[in-house]
Amino acid sequence: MPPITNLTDHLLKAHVFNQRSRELAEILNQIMISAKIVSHKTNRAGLTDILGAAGKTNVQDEEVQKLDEYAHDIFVRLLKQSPYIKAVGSEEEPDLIVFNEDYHDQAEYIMHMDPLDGSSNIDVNVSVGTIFLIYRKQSFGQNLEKSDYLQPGKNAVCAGYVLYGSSTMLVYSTGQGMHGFTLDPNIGEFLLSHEDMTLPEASNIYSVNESYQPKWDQALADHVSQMKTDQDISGKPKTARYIGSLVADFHRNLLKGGIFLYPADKKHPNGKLRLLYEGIPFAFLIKAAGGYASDGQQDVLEIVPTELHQRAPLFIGNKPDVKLVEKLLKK
Ligand code: AHM
Ligand code: MG
Repeated sequence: MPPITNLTDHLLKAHVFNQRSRELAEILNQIMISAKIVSHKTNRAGLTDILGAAGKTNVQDEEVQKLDEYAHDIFVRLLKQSPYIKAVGSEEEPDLIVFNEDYHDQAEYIMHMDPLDGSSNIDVNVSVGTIFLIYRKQSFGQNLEKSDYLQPGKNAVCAGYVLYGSSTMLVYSTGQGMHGFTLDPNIGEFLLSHEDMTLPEASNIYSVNESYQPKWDQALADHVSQMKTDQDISGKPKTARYIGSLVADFHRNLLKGGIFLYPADKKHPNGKLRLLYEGIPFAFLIKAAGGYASDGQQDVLEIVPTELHQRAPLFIGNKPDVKLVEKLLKK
């Protein structure tokens, strides 16, 4: 029988000898609690019509929040309780949220998150997710510099996601190794279900919203057409899979192998996805799993963000596939 390991056990065993990683384990613990609360809430999403939709009041006459705002509030609240977190950047909030309570004086970590990515999918009962990225402060002293929260992905100390799907999973990496935990709703624990996750070598899937193809660069359009033939890098046609919910699309491709593309197009020169809340966390994770992420010009982990909500094209998955697209688009 395999051992039963919960996330807390795993964190303690992996990080017990080092004070820094112990801090990180404490932060991950706050993320885990938030994820359980958000998971419970998203599972009840179909009941909002009955109990009251956003902007309305429910049967108890309480204001009902939209789920993405709710997830944001829960994560910020739990992270604020950690003495190690100095600031949080969220897709739901225009500015950085800085914690100034006395007990945050020594805090050194900044977390960026998309509290509920793909939230437009909630109405149709499709999987959604939380994405997170953690940096350690580089500057000295208590003040936070722009260069502390706008660091390139290669400086990150941890990234992960929570997938609220047919089961709820939390996947994280601190750079070496990547581990997945599945929430057992009966006992309320995240149990280690996917240890040392790595991307399979076979790359059989391509994931892209092809309705934008008329607006793409011609070279990219031709390349995606080629993926459907024996001329594909794998020697056989790929199959298409696109949910339109990044956490779910990433998770599937991670387990099955393939490439996810969210390119720039004539109308959107930087694509749609946000660098700090979506691109960099997944670039960090795919590297830990043996893959690669590019914005079409360079390794996503090398990009130095200049704004919190900056967007960038994203090509991510098996390294040979992504390198090929990069070579094609590189100016
Ligand atoms: P959101 O952060 O507003 O939820 O948007 C991000 C989502 C991703 O989950 C997904 O990959 C993408 O939007 C899909 O976009 P599109 O509908 O243009 O294909
Ligand atoms: Mg998002």
